Amino acid sequence: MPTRLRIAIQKSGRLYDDSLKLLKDCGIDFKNGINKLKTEADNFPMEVFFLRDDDIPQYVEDAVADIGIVGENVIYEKNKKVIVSEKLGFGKCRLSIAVGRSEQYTDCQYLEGRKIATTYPLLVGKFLQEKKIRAEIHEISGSVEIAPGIGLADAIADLVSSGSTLFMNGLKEVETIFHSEAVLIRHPLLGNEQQQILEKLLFRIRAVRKARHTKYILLNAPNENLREIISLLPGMKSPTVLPLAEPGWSSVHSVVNEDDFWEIIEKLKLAGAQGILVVPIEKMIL
Ligand code: PRT
Ligand code: ZN
Repeated sequence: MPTRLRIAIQKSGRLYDDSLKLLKDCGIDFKNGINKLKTEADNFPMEVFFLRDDDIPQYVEDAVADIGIVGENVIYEKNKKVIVSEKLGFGKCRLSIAVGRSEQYTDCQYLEGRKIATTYPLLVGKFLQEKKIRAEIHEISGSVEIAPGIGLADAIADLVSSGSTLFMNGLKEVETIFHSEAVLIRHPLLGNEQQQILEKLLFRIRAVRKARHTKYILLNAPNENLREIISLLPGMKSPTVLPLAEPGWSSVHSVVNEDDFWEIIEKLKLAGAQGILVVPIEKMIL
């Protein structure tokens, strides 16, 4: 049987859609029927396991799966022997401490001698130790945000993304313990063939992620301002410049980073650029 790279991804939940989309954008096709536990890719040497996110680090540590996609919060809380290969840019959140909105909170000394409810006892314990605060960690398995309201704890430590859960439960965020996003983890020792397949996968992931942050831009530029316009658009090597049928004008093609996009567009317009078209890029290989 040919060697396959076994990847574990979340079966359902917040990381499921983005994990699937990433693999599909990497050109890896597979059927993922409801309630399926594993499947094989049609066009890439890969087997996909669908698991609860909490179990993924253990499966990778035990080499039942070679690699996995999981939130950093889970890896560091579970403290498993796995290697983080690549950040994936989705599933972003933060582990924060929150207290009742009307509490007077000035600094983390507030927590001294208090009770903190969390599903992340290890990470919270480390935080308290660093800050030299003695507080009681009360581990619960879910619905952490209701703990202060029912008198179970004075504070909570939980994942936050928009902040609306805290708000709806009358809480305010007072400390951020750490920032998390989805990452690709791997077993520390992979066979040669698995290693090669992983390299191929990482190459594709980087190309997909780079493309997501970059746009292809086409515009018409008056030749007298061409130098200035080109300096705004460094491109991958340098922009492509082609003469237009209309004398005195050129067509300029390049790529721009999404983060600088609006600022560059404004400068281009000021430099006389016209007919600016911006299109998404599917893959980007440097
Ligand atoms: O069933 P399974 O065990 O696989 O899933 P799960 O229910 O344990 O996890 P799931 O699907 O909720 O989250 C999977 C991963 O998504 C987490 O481990 C994080 O890495 C990441 N992630 C990103 C989040 C959030 N954002 C998030 N907001 N995980 C949980 N939340 C919860 C949080 O616990 C709180 O209840 O959402 C609520 C807060 O959200 P806001 O937007 O109101 O602030
Ligand atoms: Zn979970």
